[in-house]
Amino acid sequence: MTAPLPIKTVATRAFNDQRPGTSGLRKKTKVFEQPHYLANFVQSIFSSLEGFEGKALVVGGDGRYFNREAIQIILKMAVANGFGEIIVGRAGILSTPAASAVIRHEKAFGGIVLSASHNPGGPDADFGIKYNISAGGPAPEKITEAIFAHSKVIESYKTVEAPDVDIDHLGETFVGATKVRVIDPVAIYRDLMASLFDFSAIRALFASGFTMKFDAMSAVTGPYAKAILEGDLGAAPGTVLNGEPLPDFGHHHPDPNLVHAKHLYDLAMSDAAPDICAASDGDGDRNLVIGRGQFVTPSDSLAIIAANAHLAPGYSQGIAGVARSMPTSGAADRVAKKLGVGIFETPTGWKFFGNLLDAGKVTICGEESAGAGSNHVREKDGLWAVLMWLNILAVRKQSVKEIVRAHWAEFGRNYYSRHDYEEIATEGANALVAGLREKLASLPGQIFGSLTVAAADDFSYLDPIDGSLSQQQGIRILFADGSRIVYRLSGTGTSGATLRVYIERYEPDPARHDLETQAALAELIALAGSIAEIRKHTGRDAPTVIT
Ligand code: VG1
Ligand code: CO
Repeated sequence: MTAPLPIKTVATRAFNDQRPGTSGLRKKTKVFEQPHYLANFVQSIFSSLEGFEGKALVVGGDGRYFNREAIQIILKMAVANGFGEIIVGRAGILSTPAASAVIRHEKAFGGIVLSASHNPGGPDADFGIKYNISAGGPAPEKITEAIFAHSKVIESYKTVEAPDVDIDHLGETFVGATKVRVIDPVAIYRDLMASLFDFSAIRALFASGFTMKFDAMSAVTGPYAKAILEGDLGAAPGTVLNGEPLPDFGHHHPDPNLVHAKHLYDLAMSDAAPDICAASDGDGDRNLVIGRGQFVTPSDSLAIIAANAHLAPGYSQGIAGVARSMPTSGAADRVAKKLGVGIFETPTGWKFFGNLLDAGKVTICGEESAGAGSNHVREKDGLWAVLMWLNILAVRKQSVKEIVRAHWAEFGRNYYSRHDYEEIATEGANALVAGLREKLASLPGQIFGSLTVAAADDFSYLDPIDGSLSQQQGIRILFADGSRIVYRLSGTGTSGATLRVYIERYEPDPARHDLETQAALAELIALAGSIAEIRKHTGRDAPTVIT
């Protein structure tokens, strides 16, 4: 230990736009690069917390442009604010699920995760930051609102004068009296995965000739996927594509959806298809799973994982319950019902699952936006979902397609799609939502073609554990036959507004499980447009992204 460094108080002025969204604060990189912008937010985090003096803080990010600079700023501020130890992933890299695992494993006070997730990276793209609590999950709204309140009145922040810390070599150094420990970003996570899944069964699967392509999208998951899939599990070299994390993700959009990972979809549908194709996003918390000739919607993936989790050693005792975000399809509900376990419907964003997981009410959680996870960490976890699928395939000795088809035959199929209208004018988006709110009371009972509205509301969630209420979490139109249209505005975008329209229809009859999704939903899609007057309010004839 070296002597404490003098604390330097830097005068600043408040910014008025630092309210965290669905998952932390996300802005254009140039906004974060403004003098004091990042420091203000970091000080607002520390000023909202109590009792961390002498305790450990985990810091890491997805490696995007500005990650390294941001980490140096945060390290010095954490020292000045009185943390006893700072644990950093080598080169400043930790995937979001790995950061959560490290916070829990090291019993840290909390962590700062630098990521704008599936948003592109680079000097002209996006950057982001969020705070995770000691359980390992994103801070609940009570804390994010306190951070925002501080950010509006901040006048100064604390830092120390010190040379940049070497974050590229494993080991310990001191900055003043604070220990900085640089750790292998992969090791703790890899051990955790080995404790949950039957690695020898998956190894045998690969040894038997099973083939896979995993696209890390030049983002953070590459080193994790290479170590686990090609290293521990014996998948062929070259299984992991785009495995080197790049600060601009190779100029790509690191969102593993049917638009930005279309090449993977095309591969999976081709004659050269491997047994499974998978991908994850910028920070490694999302997943995409496509079997040979069989796309798996994230909502179906959640349901299938819930129904089969007991096949993996870490879940062999069965699951306590399932939670899904409100827009996620009801497929998981049917599984929970059959298993006789609880099912919870929460607002969009992983922060709402934390209390349910901590209380032991649920084991598996998921979102329609390609997110699934369990009580092993408090974030969604892309590679975990892929390993869960591999474990299920290894035990059931069936193809992805056979498993999906058998699931639909048993539970029925929830046809599901999300239509995004990206970067629309904020005024139009707000007018659309206001227009829908006005219609809510008059919608029930109305008949549109073959559809009758059973109920319509603006979703609100009363957290059963801490009693907190979150309102206006998405407009729902529920039909008598169980179909649904949901509208909400994105809370992760960085320019204009993004309207998300979620469309779902349940089909129990296996003879009708082979329809093309958009065709199966055509009547609802048209109705979603007319009820909300999408064209009028957005000026768009069609969505930007269909998943
Ligand atoms: C989106 C998704 C949401 C997810 C969030 C963070 O939020 O819809 O399900 O939790 O991104 O994911 P929004 O507000 O834009 O709809 V990640 O992988 O960006 O951390
Ligand atoms: Co992400």
